[in-house]
Amino acid sequence: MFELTFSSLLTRRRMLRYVLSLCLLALTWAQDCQVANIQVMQNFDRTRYTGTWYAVAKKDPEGLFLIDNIVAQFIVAEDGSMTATAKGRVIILNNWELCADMLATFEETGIPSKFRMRYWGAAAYLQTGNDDHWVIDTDYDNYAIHYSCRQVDADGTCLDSYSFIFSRHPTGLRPEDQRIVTQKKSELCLLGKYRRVPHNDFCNNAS
Ligand code: RTL
Repeated sequence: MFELTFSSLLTRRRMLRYVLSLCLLALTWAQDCQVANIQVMQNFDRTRYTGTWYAVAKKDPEGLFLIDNIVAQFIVAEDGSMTATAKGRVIILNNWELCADMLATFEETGIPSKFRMRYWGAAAYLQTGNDDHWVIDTDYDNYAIHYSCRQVDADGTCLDSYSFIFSRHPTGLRPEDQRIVTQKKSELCLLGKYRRVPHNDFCNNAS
């Protein structure tokens, strides 16, 4: 009797270990961290994406970046082209704190959710750039996940990336969207690398 229970316990443990290894394998396979394998938003509809998005979390790239109070506004013109404006607190020249007014145009790549974003500041002393702008996932009404890899390493993983979690609500993400966002952060191999983006009216007051 004792022997039977013991051996079935052993079989069960072995089974559990087998299932766990399979799960781990599936996870590693799903997250090979190759930039080329990143899943992006399917059938992206830029018209539904228009309007205001509040950054609630971000993963910074190397170097100077928007700090907080980041709000973006996406616009689609009659000819279908997409542009955006963004504001955010920055510190330039080591200790000059200001609200950066940024502008961007989006060039199509053939994949609806993958753009090249050319951006510049309203003032000439602000940063200019030309980055990937990928929409990883969005439900258009509540959350959006954006990703940009500035430099791909020789092994195909990303060496310098930035990412924004956007919300339609200035108060943050709804609890039901948090699970999706965490899953996507993990697929981007950026879980644990994001910081919250505070909003305290810095860019709403004249500065
Ligand atoms: C995001 C939304 C779409 C419009 C633009 C965006 C990115 C702006 C960046 C600004 C960096 C500014 C700096 C200024 C200091 O000189 C993706 C938010 C334009 C990256 C570092």
